[in-house]
Amino acid sequence: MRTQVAIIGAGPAGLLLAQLLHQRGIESVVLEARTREYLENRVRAGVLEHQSVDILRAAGVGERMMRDGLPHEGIYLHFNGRNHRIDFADLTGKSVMIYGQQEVVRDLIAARLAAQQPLHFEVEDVRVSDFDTGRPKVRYRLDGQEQTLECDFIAGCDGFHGVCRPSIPPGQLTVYERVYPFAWLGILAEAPPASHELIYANDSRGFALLSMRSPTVSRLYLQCLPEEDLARWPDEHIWSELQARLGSQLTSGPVLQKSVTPMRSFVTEPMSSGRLFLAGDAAHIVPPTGAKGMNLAIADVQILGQALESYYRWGKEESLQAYSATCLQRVWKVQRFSWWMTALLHRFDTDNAFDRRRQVAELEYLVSSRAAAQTLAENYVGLPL
Ligand code: RFL
Ligand code: PHB
Repeated sequence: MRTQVAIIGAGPAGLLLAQLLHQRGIESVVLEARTREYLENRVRAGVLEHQSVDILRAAGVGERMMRDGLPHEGIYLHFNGRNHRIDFADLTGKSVMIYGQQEVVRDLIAARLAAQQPLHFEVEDVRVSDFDTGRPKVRYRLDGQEQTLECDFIAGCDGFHGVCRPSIPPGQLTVYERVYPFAWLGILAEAPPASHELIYANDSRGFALLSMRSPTVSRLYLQCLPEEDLARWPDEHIWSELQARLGSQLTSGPVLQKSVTPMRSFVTEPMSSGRLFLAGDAAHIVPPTGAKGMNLAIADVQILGQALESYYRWGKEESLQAYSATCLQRVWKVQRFSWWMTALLHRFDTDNAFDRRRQVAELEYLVSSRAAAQTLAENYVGLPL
């Protein structure tokens, strides 16, 4: 079997790349380890930057997002018992869109299947090789049958725990990493959100976030220990803790999903090796405080899609050669923002009373200076590609 681009992983990165390539007449095969049901129900990110919205619309998968997504023109920062609004529309002229990652994935899977293009679920034992030659190969098992796919390029869109990054020979990659001493306990609940806009809370008990998926479904998070045992958190305890930290009268409701997410910052350099290109979480991870993970994945594949188009249409390799450097410029700015939002809003056990006062002073500055609020706003709505 042969294709032009073998795409490993059907998360937002892999599926969107497949769609961008299909629009440009470039063939690809998408190989995914999980089932379609699993991907379509995996609750993760919820915030799309304005240009992620534009990219998804231009890719022809924006219809449901424009109908069911919730445009947001600001967020609240909650500290010292009060909510302070950061007005994105006023500060940047832009807004973000609340639309669940699993909905983005659903729309992209539907588009792929409607186009009758190859997308294989439950693929086992994927191995990538020969990407240092002109003839890269992907071996895998599908329905018990061993398969070999030859291709021009491999797109490693297989997330943080995928096989593509570890297949690059040791010594070629440099890893930059920070692991945080806390995690997020997240719930999805059948309950109307207590605020029309997101609330990011810095509380002496720890960070909390109120988000949503629809006018009837809330998504809420609270800072917890990395090794937190969910058994210690019955639903009533989660609601009362959220209420205390967010300082809002929450309407509780049935908890549909509950999970603990560890927090890390991680960057691999370069994001490519020969004819293998890493995109999305396969190349970098951000802590979720800045709502950037899915947006970075979308930006990477937009750049990769354009570079592959320039190769196939005009035989130009420059953009592919520049892929890693082009992405990393943006990745590092987004890493900085995600780290800064995390440091601003969480409780660090190593902090002393001075650090706590400094954190509150920074929050006070942010909500009292237009220049400071603007730096938050322009990063949150998204830096230009
Ligand atoms: P994904 O979504 O992890 O997809 C990778 C896919 O590859 C498959 N795979 C393999 N397939 C074949 N063979 C193998 N050997 C394979 N190994 C893995 C996996 O099954 C999977 O389907 O990576 P991608 O596409 O790079 O997308 C990245 C995003 O998923 C991630 O960055 C975001 O979810 C992060 N994130 C957020 N990002 C935002 O932009 N805004 C947010 O508001 C936001 N909130 C969040 C988040 C992530 C969270 N968690 C749970 C990590 C909130 C949370 C709680
Ligand atoms: C979410 O809605 O899941 C969400 C929103 C904002 C974040 C992280 C996650 O910073």
